[in-house]
Amino acid sequence: MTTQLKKKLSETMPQLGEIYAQQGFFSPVSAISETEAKELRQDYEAAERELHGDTDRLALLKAYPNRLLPSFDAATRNRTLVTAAQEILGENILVWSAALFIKEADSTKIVSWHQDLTYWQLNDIKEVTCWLAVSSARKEAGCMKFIPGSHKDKIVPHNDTFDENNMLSRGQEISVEVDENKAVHAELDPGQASFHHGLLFHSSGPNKTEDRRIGSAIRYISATMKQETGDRPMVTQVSGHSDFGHFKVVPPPTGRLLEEEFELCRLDNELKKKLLL
Ligand SMILES: O=C(O)CCC(=O)C(=O)O
Repeated sequence: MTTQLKKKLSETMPQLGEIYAQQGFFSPVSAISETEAKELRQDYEAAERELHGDTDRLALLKAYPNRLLPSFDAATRNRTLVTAAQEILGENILVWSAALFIKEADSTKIVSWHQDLTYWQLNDIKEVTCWLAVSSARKEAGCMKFIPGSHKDKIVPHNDTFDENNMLSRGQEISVEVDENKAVHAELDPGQASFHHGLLFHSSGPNKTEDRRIGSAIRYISATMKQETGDRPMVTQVSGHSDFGHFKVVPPPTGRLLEEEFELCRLDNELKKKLLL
C-alpha cells in the first residue's frame, strides 16, 4: 500500500480497526461517487433487460454480478474497499461472494436477525461483509441495522421460519431475544458501503420507497480460510497472494454475460447450495 493511500484512508476512516473491533461494524465508507454507483446500476439493469424471461440466468446474475459484469468485479477491487478490508483481515484477501440484495420498490420483503457465519461452513471467522449501496439505502428503504457489540456473542441458535417475506433462503432467524432498541441503522447513499463482522446480529426492514434498494454484499475472506468440507468454491483474489490452495481462484471476467462464466457460476451455485447449512 502506498503511503499516500494509507494517509487518505486514515483521513476518511480514522480508527476503522478500533471501531470495528468494538462495534462489529464500520459505516459509512465512501467508495465510489454517486455517478459511478449510477453507472453500476445501469449496467446491472441493462443486463436484467437483456436476460428478460430467463429466470435461471437472472438468478445467476443476482448471485454472481462480479463474474457476469466486469463493472462489479472492478467494484470488489475498489482501492478504498480493499484497503478497509485489509485493515480487518490482513493482506491476503479473496472475494467469496458479491451477491446482490435487491428490495423492489414498495416491497414488504425483510431480512430477519441473523449472523452470517452460521451457514457457510467456513472454518474460521476471518470474513467481513462489505455492503456496497448501488442505490440509496436509507431507513425507509430498508437499510441494514446492526446490534453494536453483538459479534462478541459467538454463534447463537437460529431457526428456520420459511417466511416467504424473508429474503434469506430458509427465513433463518436468531432464536434468542434481540433488543431492537439497541439497533443502529446503517443508512447509505449510493456509492457508500458498510462493513460488518460475520458474527454481528443484523437485519433489515421493508422498502417503503418508490425506488429499488440495491446492494452488493461483498464477502471478503482471508485466503487462509477454508471450507469445513474441503470443497473449493470459486473465488477471486483482490489483495496479496492466495497460495494456500483452499479455493478455486479465477481471474477477472474478460467480458459481459459470457456463456462460459454462466457455466462456472452454475457449477459454483450447486456447490454453494450444498455448503449452505
Ligand atoms: O441486504 C440486506 O438487507 C441484508 C444483507 C445481509 O444480511 C448481509 O449482507 O449479510
